[in-house]
Amino acid sequence: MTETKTTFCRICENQCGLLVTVDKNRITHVEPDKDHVVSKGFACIKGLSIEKMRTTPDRITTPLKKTDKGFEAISWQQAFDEIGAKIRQLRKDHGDESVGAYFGNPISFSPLMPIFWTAFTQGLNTHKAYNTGSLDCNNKFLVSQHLYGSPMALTFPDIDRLECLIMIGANPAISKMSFINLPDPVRRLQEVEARGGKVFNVNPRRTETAKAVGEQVFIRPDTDVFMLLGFLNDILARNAVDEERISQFMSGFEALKPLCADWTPERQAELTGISADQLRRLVDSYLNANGAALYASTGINQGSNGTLAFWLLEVINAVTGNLDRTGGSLMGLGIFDYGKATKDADKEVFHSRIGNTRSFLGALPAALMADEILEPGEDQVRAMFVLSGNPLLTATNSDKLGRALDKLELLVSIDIVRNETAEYADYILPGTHFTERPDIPFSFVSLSGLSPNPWYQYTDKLLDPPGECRDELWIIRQLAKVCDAPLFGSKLLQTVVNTGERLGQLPLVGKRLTPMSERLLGLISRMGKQGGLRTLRRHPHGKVLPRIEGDSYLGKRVLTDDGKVQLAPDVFIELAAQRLESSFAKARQEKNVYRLITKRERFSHNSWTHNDIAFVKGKRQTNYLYLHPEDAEKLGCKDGDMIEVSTDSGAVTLPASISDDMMPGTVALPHGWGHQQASGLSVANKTHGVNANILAADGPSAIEPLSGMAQFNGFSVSLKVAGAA
Ligand SMILES: Nc1nc2c(c(=O)[nH]1)N[C@H]1C(S)=C(S)[C@@H](COP(=O)(O)OP(=O)(O)OC[C@H]3O[C@@H](n4cnc5c(=O)[nH]c(N)nc54)[C@H](O)[C@@H]3O)O[C@H]1N2
Ligand SMILES: Nc1nc2c(c(=O)[nH]1)N[C@H]1C(S)=C(S)[C@@H](COP(=O)(O)OP(=O)(O)OC[C@H]3O[C@@H](n4cnc5c(=O)[nH]c(N)nc54)[C@H](O)[C@@H]3O)O[C@H]1N2
Ligand code: SF4
Ligand SMILES: [Mo]
Repeated sequence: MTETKTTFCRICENQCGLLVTVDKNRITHVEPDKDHVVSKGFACIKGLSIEKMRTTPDRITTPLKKTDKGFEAISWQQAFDEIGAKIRQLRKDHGDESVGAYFGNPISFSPLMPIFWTAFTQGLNTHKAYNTGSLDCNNKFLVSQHLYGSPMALTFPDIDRLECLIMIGANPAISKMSFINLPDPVRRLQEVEARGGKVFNVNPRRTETAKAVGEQVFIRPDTDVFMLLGFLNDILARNAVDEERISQFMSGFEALKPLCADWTPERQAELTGISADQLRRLVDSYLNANGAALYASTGINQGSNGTLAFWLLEVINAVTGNLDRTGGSLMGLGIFDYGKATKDADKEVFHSRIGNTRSFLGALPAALMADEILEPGEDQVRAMFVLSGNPLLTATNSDKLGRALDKLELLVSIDIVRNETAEYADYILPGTHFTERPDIPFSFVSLSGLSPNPWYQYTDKLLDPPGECRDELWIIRQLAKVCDAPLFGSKLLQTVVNTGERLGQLPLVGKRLTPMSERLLGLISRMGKQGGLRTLRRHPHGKVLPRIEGDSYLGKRVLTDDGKVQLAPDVFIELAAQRLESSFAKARQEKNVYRLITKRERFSHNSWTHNDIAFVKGKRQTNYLYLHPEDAEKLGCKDGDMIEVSTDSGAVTLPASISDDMMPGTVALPHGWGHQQASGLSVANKTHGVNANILAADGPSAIEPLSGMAQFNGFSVSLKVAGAA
C-alpha cells in the first residue's frame, strides 16, 4: 500500500521537513514538505536523495567479521559473543582504559544516541572517548561555559530581524549553516538586504554565499583573532558600549581595555589583509544598525586560535548591547533549559597521558587518537568502537591514524556502509538509516533552541530496516551487556533495561509494548511540556513554539555563579597573554607561505555522500586544489595540472583549479575524499579525490590548547607542480 508520510531530514542542522511516499517498505518519492511549519518547502539535494543512500547495494545488512577471506556475514549472537569476550579479556589484562570509543557526526542528529553512547562509555569505565566536537566546534562550547555558565548555553543571530550580520568563516549557501536552524539560509540572508540591512562575508575565499548575498571581506586565514581584537579596540575607542547593560548584567569589562589596547585597526591590518579603514567601516555598519550580530562558524573554530576568536566575538556582541536583543544575538532556549541541565557537563576532568592534555565535556581531543593507540604504556588503547564515524578521513594525520587503527587488537564499526575506517575493523555492525528510526529534532534545535523560529516535531520510523540491520540503541544496549559495561556504570539501570527488553521479546506482550526509543522520546517531549507522542502525532508538519525575544536572558537565566555574563574569564585572559603576541609574530614571519583552508561542497557531506553516482559524476569525481591566478603563475601551474601539496604530516597530489575567488597566498582543499581503498564503497572507490587530512597535524602540540580543537584551517603547506593536466 502506498502511503505518504511526513518526517524531517537529519543530515544537517536545518532538519528540513520532508514528504516521503512509502510503498512496500521502500521510499518511492521524496519532496520538501511545503506545509512544514519552519522549512516551508525547502530541502536540498542531499535530503531529497536519501533513498539512494539508504538502499545502496553497498548497505551492510548483516554483522560482518573480518577473516582471512575478507569480510564474512555472521550472526548477531556470534558478533556479540566474540566482541564481548575480547573486550572483557582486554579490560582484565590491560585495564578499562585500553578500550576507546569514537562518536561520529551523522548520528548525533538523533538526540538519544549521544546519551546512550555516553552511558556505554561510562559503563566501560574508560576515559578514552573521542567525538567530532574536537573537529568541529568545542571552542564554542568552551566559550559558553566560561561566559554564560554552561557549555550548552549557546547564542544565535536573530537573522529574520537583524539589520547587520557579520559572518566570519561560514558558507551557508553550501553548508546550510551551523549552530542555528535556518532552512533556506540564502533567501533569509537576502531578506536582510531587502529590508535595508547589511551582510558581510569575512572569508579568505569569495564563497557561493558571498556571490548570492552581501559584501565580501577577504581575510588571511587564521588571522580572525586579530581582526576581532581590532574590532573591539575600535569599539572601546569610540566608547560605543552599552554601559547600562554592562554594569547591570556583566562582569570583567575592565579587563577588556588592556587586552586590546595595542591591537588597533592599523596593527591588525598588517596581518589580516583588512585595511584599518575597511575594518572601521565594518564597525560603523555594525554600530549603526538597529540590531546587529557577529556570527562565526568552522572557519574560525578550526583555526589555531578558535577559542580566543570566538570569545572576542561573543564579547563584542555583549558589550555593544546586541546580546539578548531582538534583532541581535539571542540566547537559545529549547523545550527546557538545556543549558541548566548540562551546566556541570565538564565537572569531571581528566588528562590524557599524551601531553597531559585536558579532557573537555568528558572526551579527549580526536587529534590524540593515533598517539593513544600507538604509544606503548599502561593506558595504551587496544580496542576501539566507532559509531557513525569515519575518522580515517575526517580526523587529523590520516596516514598515522591508519597505522594506529591497523595496530588495534579490536576495532568495531557501527555504520550503514563499510567506510574507510571500517576497512580496518574486525567487526562491522549494521545500523539504521534515520528514516528507520523514530526521532525528535537535533538537540541544537529542540533542546538548545538555536532557532529564530523555534519548532518541535516527533517522527515515527517510516520503514523497517533491511536484513539484520538494527537500531543503534539496541546495538549499544547489547554491547553494554556483553562487554560488562552497565549503562552509566549502573547495574540497576542495566537490569531495568534488560528486563524491559525481555518483556519486549515475549510473543503476545512484546507487540503491545511501546519500543524503548519511542518511550524515551515521549518522556523527553513530556518533560519539555510538548505532550506525549500521541499528541505530537497530531502535528505531522511540526509545531510552532514561541519565538525567543530580546530581554529574556540577561539578569534572568544566566547560569554563572554571580548570575552575570563573564566577559573576561581568567583562563582566556591568560591564554591571550601567552598566545597573541607569539601567534602574531609567527604569522608575520610566515607571511609569504601558502595557507590551506577547507572547502565544503554541495555534493559532499563530510566523507559520506560520494557513493551515489549522481554526486560524483563528471568533473565531480575528484576534489581540486583551488588557488588564485597569481599563485598559479608563480608556480607555473595551469588549470588542471597536478599539484603536490605537502606538510610535515604527509603529501597529496590532485588537480589544480585556478580561481580568483581565492585570496592570493591561500589554497582551498575539500575534505572527505580519498576513497580508493574502500572496497565496501563500490562507487566512491572509483573516484579520484585525495584525503585532505593526510596534511593535518595531530598530537598535543597541534591542537588549540584549551578546547582541544584540531586545526584544519590556516596551516602552512608547500606546493609544487607534479605534472601536466
Ligand atoms: N579537513 C577537514 N576535516 C574535517 C572537517 C573540515 O572542515 N575539514 N570538518 C570536520 C567536521 S565539522 C565534522 S562534523 C567531521 C565529521 O566526521 P565523521 O563524523 O567522522 O565523518 P562523516 O563523514 O560525517 O560520517 C561518518 C559515517 O557515518 C555513517 N552514517 C551516516 N548515517 C548513519 C546512521 O544513521 N547510522 C550509522 N550507524 N551510521 C551512519 C556514514 O555511513 C559514514 O560512514 O569531519 C571533520 N573533518
Ligand atoms: N554540503 C555540505 N554541507 C554541510 C557539510 C558538508 O560537508 N557538506 N558539513 C556539515 C557540518 S558537519 C558542519 S560542522 C557545517 C559547517 O558549516 P560552515 O561552518 O558554514 O562550513 P563551511 O562551508 O566549511 O564554511 C567555513 C568557511 O570558512 C572559511 N574559512 C576557512 N578558513 C578561514 C579563516 O581562517 N578565517 C575565516 N574568516 N574564514 C575561513 C572557508 O572558506 C569556508 O567558506 O556544515 C554542514 N553542512
Ligand atoms: S539542508 Fe540539511 S536538513 Fe535540509 S534537506 Fe539538506 S541536508 Fe537535509
Ligand atoms: Mo561538523
